[in-house]
Amino acid sequence: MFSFSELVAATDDFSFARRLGEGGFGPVYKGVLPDGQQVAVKRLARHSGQGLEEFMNEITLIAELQHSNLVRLLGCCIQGEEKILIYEYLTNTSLDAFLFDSTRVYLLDWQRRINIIEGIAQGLLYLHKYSRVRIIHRDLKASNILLDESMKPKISDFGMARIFGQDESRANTKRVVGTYGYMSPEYAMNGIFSEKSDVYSFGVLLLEIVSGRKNTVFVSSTNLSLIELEHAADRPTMSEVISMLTSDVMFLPDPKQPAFYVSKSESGSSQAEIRSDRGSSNCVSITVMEPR
Ligand code: ACK
Repeated sequence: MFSFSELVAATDDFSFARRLGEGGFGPVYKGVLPDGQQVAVKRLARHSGQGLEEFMNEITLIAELQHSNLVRLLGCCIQGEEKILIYEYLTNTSLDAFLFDSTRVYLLDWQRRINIIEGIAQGLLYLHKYSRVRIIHRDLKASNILLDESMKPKISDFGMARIFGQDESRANTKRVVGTYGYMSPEYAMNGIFSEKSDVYSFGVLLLEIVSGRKNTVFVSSTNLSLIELEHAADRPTMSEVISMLTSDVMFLPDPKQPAFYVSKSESGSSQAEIRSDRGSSNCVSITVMEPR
């Protein structure tokens, strides 16, 4: 536990100059402890939406986790209304800041990109399979991947993470949280989440790392958004992903018909094609009203 005054001293009274950026639940500051150690200090905004429950969730979850591809939590501070998390400081900040920056993107050569993809996959496999409790992260995205001085990736931000029992394969929630574009269709539309929702987000991240483009503008010339072509059952597990990434020879199954897509005609009506059994397909016309 840190006291509030220790953190005031470490961050120059949470000065603007020390601000690293804005996270999902509040600003993050760079701090320096009396022994010289650099830390990242996440001060939760009072109206952040991350209540005491999510805060305690994040603390208890990460405090137990130990993997070199996960950001390390050093401590926390709860004082009055203040809720603050203290992490190891990662010099190169987030993947987002490299991937989508026209100058810094040149520092990401192919080998670095492969190392980053593999590191994220290993961190996620640990969460899904090898940590003491099974964890679904639920908010995997480029801004939640931090990079250390050697560009090694570390997954951060466990505020939305959920623990799964060993015999639980999926859960349903009425409160869909996460980031659009990275959320699997079955989660965004029906609130169903599982390990496969993380695999979906990992897939989006992988496309972003390889292409250097944000998926929110990821619409191909054929009018198909790549992220609409996925189906939970067709997604691999993280063990399979690691094996695909690390073997030189790999049997890849033939691609299947897309599971679901929505294409838009110029008149504004959408053709939704839903293939339930890969053989037959049903076409439905939906007219979407759009503002001028
Ligand atoms: O992309 P960034 O520069 O890297 O901006 C975000 C911002 O704070 C809000 O999340 C940065 N950040 C978060 N945690 C850390 C950390 N442990 N070390 C360094 N930077 C961090 C992140």
